[in-house]
Amino acid sequence: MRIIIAGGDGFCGWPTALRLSTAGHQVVLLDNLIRRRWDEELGTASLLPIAELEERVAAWEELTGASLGIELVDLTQTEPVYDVVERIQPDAIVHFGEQSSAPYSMIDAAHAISTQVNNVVGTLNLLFAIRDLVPNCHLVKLGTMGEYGTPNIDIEEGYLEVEHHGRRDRLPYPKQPGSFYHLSKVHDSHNILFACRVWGLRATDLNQGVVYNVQTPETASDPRLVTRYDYDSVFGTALNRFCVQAAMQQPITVYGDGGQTRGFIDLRDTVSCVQLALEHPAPPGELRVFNQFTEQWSVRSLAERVLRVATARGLSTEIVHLDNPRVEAESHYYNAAHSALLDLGLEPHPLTDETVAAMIELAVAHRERINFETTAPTIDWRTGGPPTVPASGDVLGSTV
Ligand code: NAD
Ligand code: USQ
Repeated sequence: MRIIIAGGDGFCGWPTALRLSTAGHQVVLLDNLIRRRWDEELGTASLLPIAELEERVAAWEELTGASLGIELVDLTQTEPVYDVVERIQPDAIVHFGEQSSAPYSMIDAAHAISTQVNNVVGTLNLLFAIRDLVPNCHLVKLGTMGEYGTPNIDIEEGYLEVEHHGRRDRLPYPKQPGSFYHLSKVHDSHNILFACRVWGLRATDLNQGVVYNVQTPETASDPRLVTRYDYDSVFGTALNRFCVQAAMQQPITVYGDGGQTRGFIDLRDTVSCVQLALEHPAPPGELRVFNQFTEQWSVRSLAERVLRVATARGLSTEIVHLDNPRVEAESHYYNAAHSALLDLGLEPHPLTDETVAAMIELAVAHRERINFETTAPTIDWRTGGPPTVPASGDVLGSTV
């Protein structure tokens, strides 16, 4: 297949592109590199040094002989999106290209607005370009498990069978997202569902849980091919952050009680899930929804696991319970279906102590790069912050 990977320079997009290239697909990376500019804005950086996009691609071509296309395109700009879709004529587009941080979207009005404009407008441009230029193209869109929130009933894969006043229907599962970022994903889901219903497009919404681990066989094969390892309080996610904190012999920061339960997935499985979705496309007119995670964990249980593995390796750390900067349930029912990708053949990598130890070791090996000023949470769901002034208006917008 000819596949465009939107967000191909990012944490998940880059390893996915390498896997699809290995599988023999023709891959084009589309990105406007804005994630690298958000690092400049926040004073943050990936713990593993990531090569420039051109250098990454050249390294891959040198090592494998397979070529990867690069398109420096801002998804919020309609004409360039149409232009690239027209030229590439993709069989599928994998859409990772969004602002992915919940805390970033809660800083202030400007960041909430830029997150929703970036994400919702980018997805709309892809939907219209597909309708007008490649109507049979399969859109594989990264959504999030956080679209559902934490309802007191089982979470299904996108839809719920409802009986109401004696009548039955299969309706989109109710959404109770927990940040303006997560809300942007809900808005995307509604727009994609509408486009499939009205224009007969084919799409798969991958409602992904929190991704952990930073290595796939492809990214581990050469230092120039590594993907991001974020540990700061804005873009770093729970388990990866905990491993870096333990490696630095800093406290592991559980927000509140730590009873918050979420779906988690190993990066190696993220890549496999996307490949499975692509190779088994949705039928025309359908928005298929898969819950893309493999195991449920409470934040506290993950912190305890990291503490145990780190202590066994002679590292001195502890768990601290910080006042929760977010507004979220800390004790709640959580049981989410996730069988669709298993039915397609996913062979999951369950979380092991070896994976935790490998992430800790990787962090220890790069300890000189840690910036301790970026690790404590500074953005509160009620009041926003930190008082970051963008270096230029260009940071919040998303032009190349
Ligand atoms: P990331 O920030 O590392 O990657 C996103 C990429 O998209 C970046 O390279 C960025 O430059 C690019 N991008 C953003 N806006 C763009 C635009 N307007 N035009 C072109 N490129 C643009 O994020 P990630 O962790 O790789 O996440 C990828 C996707 O998966 C996101 O949609 C995210 O919401 C979703 N997701 C991530 C996780 C996780 O734990 N990392 C979990 C669930 C869902
Ligand atoms: N948490 C802590 N301590 C920390 C960091 C986080 O206790 O140091 C807690 C949070 O309060 C939250 C949980 O861990 O309850 C998950 O937080 P997170 O920062 O790991 O993940 P989240 O903000 O939900 O976002 C991440 C990705 C996002 C993706 C989402 C999947 O950044 O792109 O959509 O995971 S999900 O959570 O399923 O919605």
